[in-house]
Amino acid sequence: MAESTGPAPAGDPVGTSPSGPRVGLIMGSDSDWPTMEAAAQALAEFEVPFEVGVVSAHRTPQRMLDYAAGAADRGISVIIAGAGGAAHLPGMVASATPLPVIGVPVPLKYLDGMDSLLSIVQMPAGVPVATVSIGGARNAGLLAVRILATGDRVLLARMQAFQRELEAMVLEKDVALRR
Ligand code: RP5
Repeated sequence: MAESTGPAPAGDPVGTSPSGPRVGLIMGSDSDWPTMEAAAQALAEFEVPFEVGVVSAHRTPQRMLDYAAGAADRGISVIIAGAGGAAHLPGMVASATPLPVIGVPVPLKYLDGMDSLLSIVQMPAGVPVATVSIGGARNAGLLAVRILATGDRVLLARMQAFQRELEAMVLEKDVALRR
């Protein structure tokens, strides 16, 4: 498990972590990275330390169970799990950890990601996964920041500043449109 760097090109680290990762960013295959990179980017923007790794529900089931069972003890507070197709990773991880799990449906070549979405979203009662939109990895990162911000005033202030920036951006575009 790479701490705070993804399968991104060497020399392009994101989210440097002096104090240990707070978010676990996992995906079923390295082929998911082009989608999942947006979550890493969001975490890096908020200076949230995170780790990145490939954990496959189908190809490495024991690794998945070990990861899920050990994450809380290692100081992880939120897990973001992305997968495509028969996307069982987020739900299975949620079944083996007490931590909040955010699921990202990764769109593949066929079915436009609907298969991934439906595989992740329809969880049985008792085992929640907070599912974002198809390909919505950036929102997964932002949701993880919000969850952490409930117990971190610095992060809360950063999120509030981010929201003000969003608002200002929309208002600027509105003014430009009316000119
Ligand atoms: C899923 O199978 C992965 O999350 C990925 O989206 C998909 C295809 O994996 P690869 O065949 O590209 O490794 O488990």
